Amino acid sequence: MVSDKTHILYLLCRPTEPIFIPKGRYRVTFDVDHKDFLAPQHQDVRKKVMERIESEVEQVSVPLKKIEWPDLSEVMEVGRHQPFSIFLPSHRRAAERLLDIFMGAASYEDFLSCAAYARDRVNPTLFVYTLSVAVIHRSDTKGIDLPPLTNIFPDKFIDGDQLARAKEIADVLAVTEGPRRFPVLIPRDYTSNGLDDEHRLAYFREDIGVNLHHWHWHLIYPFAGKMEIVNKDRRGELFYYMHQQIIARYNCERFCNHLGRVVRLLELRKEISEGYFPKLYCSIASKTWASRSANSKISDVRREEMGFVFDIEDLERWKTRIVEAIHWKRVIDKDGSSVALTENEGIDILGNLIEASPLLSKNYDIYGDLHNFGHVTISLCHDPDGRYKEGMGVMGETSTAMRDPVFYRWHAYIDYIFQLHKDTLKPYTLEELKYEGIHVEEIRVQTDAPVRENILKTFMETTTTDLQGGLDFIGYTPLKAQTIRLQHVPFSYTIKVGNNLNKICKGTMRIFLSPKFDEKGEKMLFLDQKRLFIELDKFSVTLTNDPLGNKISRQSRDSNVTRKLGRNFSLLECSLAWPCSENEEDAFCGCGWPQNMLIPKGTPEGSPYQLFVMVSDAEIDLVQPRDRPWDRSSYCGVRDSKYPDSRAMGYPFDRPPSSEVKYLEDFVRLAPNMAVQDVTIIFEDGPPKSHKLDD
Ligand code: CUO
Repeated sequence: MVSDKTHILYLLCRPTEPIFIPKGRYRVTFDVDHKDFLAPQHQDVRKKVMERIESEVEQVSVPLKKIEWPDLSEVMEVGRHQPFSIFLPSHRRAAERLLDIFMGAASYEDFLSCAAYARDRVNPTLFVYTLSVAVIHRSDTKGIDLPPLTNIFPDKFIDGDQLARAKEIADVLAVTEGPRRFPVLIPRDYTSNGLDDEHRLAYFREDIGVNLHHWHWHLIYPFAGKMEIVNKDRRGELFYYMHQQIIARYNCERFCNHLGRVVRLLELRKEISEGYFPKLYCSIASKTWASRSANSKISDVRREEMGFVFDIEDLERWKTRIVEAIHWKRVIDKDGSSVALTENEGIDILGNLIEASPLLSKNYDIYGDLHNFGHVTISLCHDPDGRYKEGMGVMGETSTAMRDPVFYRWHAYIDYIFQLHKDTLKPYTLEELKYEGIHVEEIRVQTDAPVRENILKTFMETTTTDLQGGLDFIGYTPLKAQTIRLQHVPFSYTIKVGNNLNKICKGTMRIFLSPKFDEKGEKMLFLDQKRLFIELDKFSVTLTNDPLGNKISRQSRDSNVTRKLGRNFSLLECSLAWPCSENEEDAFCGCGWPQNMLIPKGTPEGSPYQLFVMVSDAEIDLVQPRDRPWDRSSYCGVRDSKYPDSRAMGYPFDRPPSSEVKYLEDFVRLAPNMAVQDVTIIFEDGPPKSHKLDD
C-alpha cells in the first residue's frame, strides 16, 4: 500500500486513460462515485469498463473529498487534443489559472480532489505540467519525487515508430509469453544521417537526460503564475546561467565533432540552414510533431486559433530596446523610472526581462517577450498562418526543444544579448579573485579501470527507460526502451591546496573544463575560452593550516551539477511501499544535468582540454551557513532558500579579463588560488557497451 500524499502521482500515470481505470501495480483507483466527478465523456461508459476490470484485478481505492467543483472554463480553452506550449500566452494563461486552483486548495485532500476533477477535462500536457509545478511548490507535497516525464509521455522522447512497436510487443508478446522485459531498441540514427552535418550532435540533442533536465528546470522556475512561485532568488540570473552552460557544453561537443561554434540566430529574416525532422508522434494531438526543412524562414504569425498573432518586427523592436538598455546600463520600468543594470543585480533583471516573465519583467509592454515568442515563432515557421492545420515543431515545448539544432542557434542569440551586458562590467580585481594565503599546488585527474592520469575516457553505452507509466490502454507489463547514450569512465580529482594562514579555514572549490584549442586548431584566447568553460563541480572544502598542501579528493559522480535519471513509476511505487531504493543510479529525481553528459565526448585521437581549479574564500562565498552539500545547486538553486553562492553565476569567467590577460595561463597567474591542468578526452569508438537495466 502506498502512503497518502503520493496518491496524487497516480493522476500523472497514463494521462489520457480515464481516471476510473486502475493505475499502477497496486491498481489504484480514485473513488469517483459522485457522477459529476467524471468528465462528461466518461460518465456513461464507466460502469461497463469497471465491470470488466474489477473481475480481473485487486484494487486500492483512494477516497476523494467532496468539493465545490472548480471553474475550469478558462483552462479548457486549450483543447484536449491541442499540443500545449507554455511559451504561448493563451496557453500560459490557462496554465496559470489551473495552477491558481491547485495552489489555492486549502488542504492536500482538496488539492487531490481538484486535480482528480480537472484531470480528464483539461488538456493532458497542460495538466501534467501544472500538476507537476504544484506538487513541487505546495508545502504539503514538498519532497515528493515526480516520476520522470519519459514515464508519463514517452512519446516526447522516443521515436514514434519504435513506440508503436513497443505497444505491439506489450499487447501481443506479453500475453503470449507472460510478464517479462521486452526492451525495444531505439536506433542511434533515426532522425537523420551523415548527409546532415548537424546529425553528428544528435546524441547530445536527443539525449533523454538532457531533455529531462530542461523540462524539469522550467518546472522549478516557471515564468508565469503567482509571485510566490515565480519570484525566486536570482531566477533571472539562473535563466541566463543555466542556458549559457548549455550553449558552452554544446559548443564543446561541436568541437569534438569537428564543427565550429553554433552561429547565433542574429538575422531573423534569413533562412535557417538547419532542418529538423523529429519523428516524434504526439499522442495527444494524434499527429507527428511538425518538421522544418533546411533553409526555412520564420514569418509573421497569424494563428488566431492559438491566440497568437504576431510580427517578426515585434521581436526586432524588443531586441533593439533591450540592447539599447544594456548600452545605457539602465532599463525603464512601468512607471517610467530608470532602473540601473548594476554589477550584481543587472543580469537578474535582464534574465527576467528577456525570457520574459510577465510578472517579473521591469516593463513587459516595452521590452516584450523576446525569448518565449522566439520559441513559438520558430516552432510555427512551417505553417505560420495555419493554412495546413499543422501544429508546432519541437521548439514549442520545453521537454522537446533541445532536440532541434535551431534551439542552440536561438539560445546562442539570447546568450549573446546577456554577454553584451557582461561585457559592460569591469574585470574582476585581484582582490575579488585571490584568496590570501591559499595556493593550489597540484591538480591530478584519475580515471578508474584502467587507471590513467589526466586522461578522461568516453564511450557509447546502451541504457533502458521504463515506458509503462505512459503507454495508455495496455496492461502493466514491464516495458522498456533501450537507447544509446554518451557515457564516461568515472574519474576522480586529487587537488593539493596549500594554506599559509596558520589557521584552519574554509574554501569553495570551483572546477571548470574547456577546450584548449578552437575550431581552427589555434590556442584559444581567454576572451573566447571563458565562454566555453563548463562547470564540472563546486563544493566546500576545509583547509588545515598545512603550507605543504591539503590533499582534496573528489569523485566525478558526486558532481554538484549532475543528477541521475529519475525513478520511474515502478521504482516510485517500490520506494513508497518500502524504504527508499538502495540503488544509487535511481536515487534521485529532478533537476540537474545528466551524469552521463558531465564531460564532452572528446575524439578517438584525444581532444586537448584544460581543467581549471579555483579555491575561493568561503567567508565571502557563503550566503548563509551551510551544513548541506551543494547538491545540484549550481544549475538548480536550493528549494525555499537563497542561491547558495554569493558570487556571480559563472564566476570567475563571467566578466571580461583585464588587459594583461591574453590566455588562460595569464589569468591563472594573477592569483595562486587558481591553477590549470591539461587533460585529454579520448572517445573510445566502437559498438555501444551494455548498461545494467534500470530496475
Ligand atoms: Cu529553456 Cu528557451 O528556455 O528553452
